Amino acid sequence: MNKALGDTFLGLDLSTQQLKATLTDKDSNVILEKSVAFDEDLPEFKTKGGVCVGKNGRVTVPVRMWVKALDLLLQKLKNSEIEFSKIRAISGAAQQHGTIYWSNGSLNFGETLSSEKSLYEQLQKSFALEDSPIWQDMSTTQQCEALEKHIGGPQELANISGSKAYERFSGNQIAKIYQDYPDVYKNTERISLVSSFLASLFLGSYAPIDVSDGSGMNLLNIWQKTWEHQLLDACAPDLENKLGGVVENGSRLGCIHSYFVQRYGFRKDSLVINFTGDNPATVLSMNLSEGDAVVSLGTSDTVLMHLSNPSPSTFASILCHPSNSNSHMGLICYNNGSLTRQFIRDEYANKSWDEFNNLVEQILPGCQDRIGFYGSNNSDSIRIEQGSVVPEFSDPTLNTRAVLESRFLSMYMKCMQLGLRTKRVFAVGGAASNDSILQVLADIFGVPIYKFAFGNSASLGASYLARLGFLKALDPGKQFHDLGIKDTSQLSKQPNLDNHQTYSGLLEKFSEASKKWDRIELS
Ligand code: ADP
Ligand code: XUL
Repeated sequence: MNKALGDTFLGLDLSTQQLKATLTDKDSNVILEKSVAFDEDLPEFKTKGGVCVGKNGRVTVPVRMWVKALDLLLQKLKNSEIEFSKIRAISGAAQQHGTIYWSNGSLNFGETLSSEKSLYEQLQKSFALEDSPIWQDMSTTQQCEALEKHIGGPQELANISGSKAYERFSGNQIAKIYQDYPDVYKNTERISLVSSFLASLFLGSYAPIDVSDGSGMNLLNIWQKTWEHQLLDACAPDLENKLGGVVENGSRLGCIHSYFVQRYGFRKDSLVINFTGDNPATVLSMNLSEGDAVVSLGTSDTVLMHLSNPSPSTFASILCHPSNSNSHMGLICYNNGSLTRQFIRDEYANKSWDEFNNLVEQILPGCQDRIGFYGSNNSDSIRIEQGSVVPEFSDPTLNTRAVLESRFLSMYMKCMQLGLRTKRVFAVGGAASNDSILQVLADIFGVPIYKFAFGNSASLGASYLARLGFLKALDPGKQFHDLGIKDTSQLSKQPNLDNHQTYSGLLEKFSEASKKWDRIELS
């Protein structure tokens, strides 16, 4: 571990498969990164890929697993001798859209917290719903259709909330809980997003939702940054009370609860700054200019960009920008990211990334006129060989390159439809460590790919958010650019322009095929 000389700032990321922490100093240097992996470190909750898959598209997480993970992570930080007394502020990021239902009477759960027992032991009765629906949940098609109908169609909904109705978006998830479990809804005093839930644990009381993460709910008016009553009312009764207020990024929520001071040695005046979504936090971790796109290759694959004058569409989402209150960010999300690539690796490359990469490098761009649209197993996947749908390619190893090509061609096409003339791509997330994958990305976009030395961009962005909040508490006029964050990205791959030309020639055919099949992939 690097020793920090002065103040430090802690950023967390409650992602799908792990809870991660990044500690930075006042010059934005990374001092330490640590994580807890849910499947491996907390096997008693029996998650796979960090989640529990139920019937009819339901995907949930036992909320108390996240509670337990927080103490485990802080204990790991303590074991690595991090100096808690230097941490001036804490913020966090989290997977977007998931909802947590606090039970009636939990508002002041902090009043009775003792540092002698774990949070897990003490928060047994705090949740009206044990299993929180998360972003992978696809069970709310009916609620989505009802919301779009209520408001006049998908484009109308996008014009107000930034997005058409998506199954994973929180408003539709809340509507389903209200309809399927009215008693749970009645017994719920506060609904948190995953980000505001984690902030609440640090505060010992309910934290507000921030506008960027709140833009992923189909409930917020992304222009006025207030709840939209006609949308709230269409989802469930009394919803505004249960959601509480919304705040801008960099907002100081209060001081850390004494539980953390006594148990781990945090300073009493450590500030808790608002927590945000993982995608907005990733945008915060880098200074994007016009023509930059971030491609995040994690459990979900996302493309993120800065938009100063966005037009809502039905194939991308627009969120309030996390650091520039006058602008927005664009988000294109594919819910089958790394786990789908893992499935192809396991099936065709002996569970080895090296073998997967060897195959990818041997296959020519375009996969000899094969296109694949992949779900998370074979029965959810479609393969097209020379124009016809086939159960398997004549050469099955082609799946390795095809799984990358269809994803990146789709991203490239959608960026163009959004009017983004990409000049640089920043690659982040677990699969950004794979050079063969990045070369295909560079060739398809026809632009250089940049990477960062440090692993997790969302928790890094959250640590910057913590510093912003700390500075704002001293001087409310401080802005994100005052942090003076240096561009630490490094050129990783240059495009092969011959390959780019081959891909440009395939776009029309791909676009036709994807009209029919990319619903498998795009969520
Ligand atoms: P999240 O934050 O969404 O939980 P990460 O960004 O940490 O996810 O990414 C985790 C994923 O990274 C794993 O599911 C794994 O498949 C993928 N990954 C890790 N190393 C490699 C590699 N060398 N090549 C491709 N994918 C990788
Ligand atoms: C974005 C989305 C995912 C989650 C999990 O809309 O659903 O990227 O934030 O990372």
